[in-house]
Amino acid sequence: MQEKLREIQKNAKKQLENVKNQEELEKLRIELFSKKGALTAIMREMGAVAPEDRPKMGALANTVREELEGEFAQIKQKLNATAQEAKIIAEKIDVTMPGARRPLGKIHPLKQVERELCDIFLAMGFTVVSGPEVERDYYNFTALNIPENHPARDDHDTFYITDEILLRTQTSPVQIRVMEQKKLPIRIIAPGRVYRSDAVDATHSPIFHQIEGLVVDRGITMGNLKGCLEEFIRQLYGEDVKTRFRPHHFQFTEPSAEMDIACPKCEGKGCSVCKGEGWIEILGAGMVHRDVLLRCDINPDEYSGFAFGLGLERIAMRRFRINDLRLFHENDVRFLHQF
Ligand code: 2U9
Repeated sequence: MQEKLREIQKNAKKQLENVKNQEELEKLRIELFSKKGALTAIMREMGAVAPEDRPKMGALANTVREELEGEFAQIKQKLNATAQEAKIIAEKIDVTMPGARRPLGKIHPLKQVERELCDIFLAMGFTVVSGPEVERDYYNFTALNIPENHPARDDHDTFYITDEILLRTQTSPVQIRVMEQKKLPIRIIAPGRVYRSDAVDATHSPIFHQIEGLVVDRGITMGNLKGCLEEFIRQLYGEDVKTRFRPHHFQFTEPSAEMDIACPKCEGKGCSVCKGEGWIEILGAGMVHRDVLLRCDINPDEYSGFAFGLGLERIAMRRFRINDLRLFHENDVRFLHQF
């Protein structure tokens, strides 16, 4: 038995020297110390040892066991340290490496222009309001002096959802809703998406954007309209830009006008930018029609107002020198990142 023990010890030591990793060490541990292991097996044979030899054999078995356990622990520690070191090397982070760049989004050019225009009016004391894009026929047309079967409806190729419900063709219904609340005075702008069933080309899109404005108070005149819009143009295009108002017709305003700026390229002489006109149309405006006020239960003899409307796309196209409207809607980041 003594020889057997020594044999086990010798073999185990040899094997231990060759252990390369924790898995091999664990395998060896099981071979030696588990219930079916060599050391356990030999302890079972103790019964066959003569009683007088048993204490000596027992002591020897224990010594062998303890020695081997000690060596196991040592090797385990060494392997652990090596594994830890390998892990540290494998997981080493070079903090000087350039980081992974997150793609950064940008504000869409149309939204940039919308914000810029809104900011100008906000500074003049206007409030920004919004309303539904799916509207009632009444708010989009009838309330604005465009009754059923009126030819003016043909100007707006309208997307109807039912006879009564449509996609708004202008943001004016927002102003009607605000007027109905009758919290006077009113000084609002309504930016937003509007819809007309136009065929798509470089200058037409079934979806486009407007900003409309409305001021209602006692004693509002065409002078207020001109002063406010001229200031707006000065903020947008600079102090020196020349403007003019031309008479026009809208159903919802009376009198009505369109406002032009002198062509910034030829300053009124006529060139390719203004198509020979010398002037560039910027917006439409007018004094709110008294019938529109009446329909919202606002007394036109006590209150008056002015309103205006402009298309965002045209302003953005000129600002960013874009000649095709479709680019705004294609969502190509190579295009969007330029602005
Ligand atoms: C109410 C009363 C009056 C809004 C107005 C215009 C003139 C106008 C066009 C400009 C280019 C629309 O995008 S466009 O095609 N709009 O010229 N809009 S006055 O007048 C209103 C609105 C609401 C209650």
